Amino acid sequence: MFNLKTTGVIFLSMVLAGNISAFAQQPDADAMKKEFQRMDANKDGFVDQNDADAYWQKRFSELDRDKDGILDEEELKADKTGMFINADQNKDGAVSWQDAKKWFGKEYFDLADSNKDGKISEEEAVGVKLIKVKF
Ligand SMILES: [Ca+2]
Ligand SMILES: [Ca+2]
Ligand SMILES: [Ca+2]
Repeated sequence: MFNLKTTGVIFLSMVLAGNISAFAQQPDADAMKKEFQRMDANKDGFVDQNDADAYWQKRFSELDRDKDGILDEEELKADKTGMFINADQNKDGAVSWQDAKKWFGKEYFDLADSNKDGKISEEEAVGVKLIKVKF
């Protein structure tokens, strides 16, 4: 009984440690603010759909270092905002161009645009509750 319990605890610790090293990207307020400035291309203080579309395509290319069209776990770590991990629809640890397109095209706005005016303020961007970040 004692042994079983100990083994279970050790196993759980290993699982948690593994996931954390692969995926511990808490949405980071400073990183988010910095990226928000980049997203708001026309500097009107809001990210609208046009801003978001232009941004994610550019950012995806930057993050996709081996240029295979997929952001893998290693590449996703570079996105300190955690936004791209949220685009991982089937939770396989990889984000395709299609995943990102879907997420930034709709789900991001559903999540972040709390006053539903169709655009995202810096406050909304920083306060976004990212729901698919893995730990
Ligand atoms: Ca804007
Ligand atoms: Ca890649
Ligand atoms: Ca808004």
